[in-house]
Amino acid sequence: MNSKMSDRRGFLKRSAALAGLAAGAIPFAGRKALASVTPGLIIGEGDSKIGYAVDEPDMDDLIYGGRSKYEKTIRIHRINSPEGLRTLTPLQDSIGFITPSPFHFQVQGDKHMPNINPAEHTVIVHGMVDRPTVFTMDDIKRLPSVSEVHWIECTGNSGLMHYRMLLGNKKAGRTDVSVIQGMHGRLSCSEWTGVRLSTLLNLVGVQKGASWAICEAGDNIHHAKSIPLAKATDDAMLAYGQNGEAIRREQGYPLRLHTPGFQGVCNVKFIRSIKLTDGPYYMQREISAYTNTKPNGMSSWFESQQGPKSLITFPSDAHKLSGPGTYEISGIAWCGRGKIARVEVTLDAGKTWHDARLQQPVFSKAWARFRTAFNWDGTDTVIASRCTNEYGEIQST
Ligand SMILES: Nc1nc2c(c(=O)[nH]1)N[C@H]1C(S)=C(S)[C@@H](COP(=O)(O)O)O[C@H]1N2
Ligand SMILES: [Mo]
Repeated sequence: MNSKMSDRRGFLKRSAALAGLAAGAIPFAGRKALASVTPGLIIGEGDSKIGYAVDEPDMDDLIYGGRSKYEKTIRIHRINSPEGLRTLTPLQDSIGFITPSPFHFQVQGDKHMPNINPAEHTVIVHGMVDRPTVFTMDDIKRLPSVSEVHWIECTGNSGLMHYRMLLGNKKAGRTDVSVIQGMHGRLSCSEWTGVRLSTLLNLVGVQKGASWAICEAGDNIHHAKSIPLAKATDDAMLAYGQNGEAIRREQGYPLRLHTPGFQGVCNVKFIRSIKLTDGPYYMQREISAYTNTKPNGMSSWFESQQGPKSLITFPSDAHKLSGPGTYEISGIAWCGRGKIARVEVTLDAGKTWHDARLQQPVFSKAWARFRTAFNWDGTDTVIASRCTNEYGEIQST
C-alpha cells in the first residue's frame, strides 16, 4: 500500500469515528466510555501504543465536561447558616482573568436557593413608565444582546467578618481555609451576556421625573436594591449568560441584574420586578446592611462604586514555595471605574516598586491579571501590589 492509500484509509477510519460520534454510538460499559475505541479511532493507525494508563471517563464527563481527577480546588462553603448561603472563590488557584462558573462565589441572603423554570419566569417593568410591560425570557432573548467581561465583588469582601466565621469552623477541625480565599474570596470575574436595561427602558418609555429603578428578586428574602436611573440607562444589563452558557443557578438563573463596577449587592439575582420611581426605597440591604461608616460615625448610604484594588494570588498564604529560585508572581487588579492602567509590585516590603506586566487586552471594569518575575533568595520578605486606573486613581494602602 502506498502512503497515499494509507492516508486515505486513515481518513476513512476517522470519518467513521466521527460519524459514530455524531450518531451517539460510542460504546459504553455501564457509564464508562470504552477508551480502546474512543481515543484509538480518532488518533489513527499505530494507536495501540498509547503511552498513558487507560482510565475511562464517565459518561457525564463526555456529555458535559468534568475536570481531571487530579484537580482538587473547591469553593469554600457555608450552608445552613442563618446568614444564608456563602461559597468563596478559590483565588489562590485563579488563572487569567476569568473565574470558571463552578468557582464563582455566591452570596445568597437566605439558605434557600431558587430553582426557577425559565419558561415560567417573567420580569415586569413598571412604575413611572408609559407602557408597563411583562417580559418573558423569550421576549428578553429576542432583544439585541451584549457580552462583556466584568468582576463582581461583595461590599464586605476583604473584611474580617466572614473570615472569623470560617475560623470558627477551623476550631471545629477545619484546616482548609486560607486567608486569600476566606477573606477575599467574595470576588469573581466572568463574561456576562444579556440585554442592556436601557433597551427595555426605551421600549416601555421612561416618564419625566423618574430617577431611580427599584430592582427586586423572586427569591424568599425579596432581595431588592434602589439603582440610580443614570446607572440603569448606562451600562446596567439583564444577564442570562455567564462564560458562554446560561448563568448558574447560584448566580441568579435564569436572569440577574448586572451593574458593572458597582458593589455586588446591587446585582439583583432572580430579578422579577423593575419599578421606576422618583426616589430610592431605603431597602433593608441599603440602610441597615451594606453601608459604610463615615468618620463622624454616621452610615453612608447608596455608595456603589468599588476599587481600585489589587491582590497577589500567587504566592499567597495558601502556597508553600519549594525553595529559593525564580518564581512568577501573579495577581489581579480591578476597579469600578474604567480600566486598570498600571500595577506595581514590591518584593522588598515597599522599599522599591516596579511595574508588572498586564495581560492584554485589559477590559473596563474587569480583572486585569498581572505577572512579574520573583527571584527569591529564601529569606523572609514582604511582597505587595498596588494598582492605578486609567484616571490616575491609586489603590489606597
Ligand atoms: N436575589 C438575590 N440577589 C442578590 C443577593 C441575594 O441574596 N439574593 N445577594 C447580593 C449580594 S450581597 C452579592 S455580593 C451578589 C453576589 O453575587 P453572586 O452570588 O452571583 O456571586 O449578589 C447580590 N444579589
Ligand atoms: Mo454582598
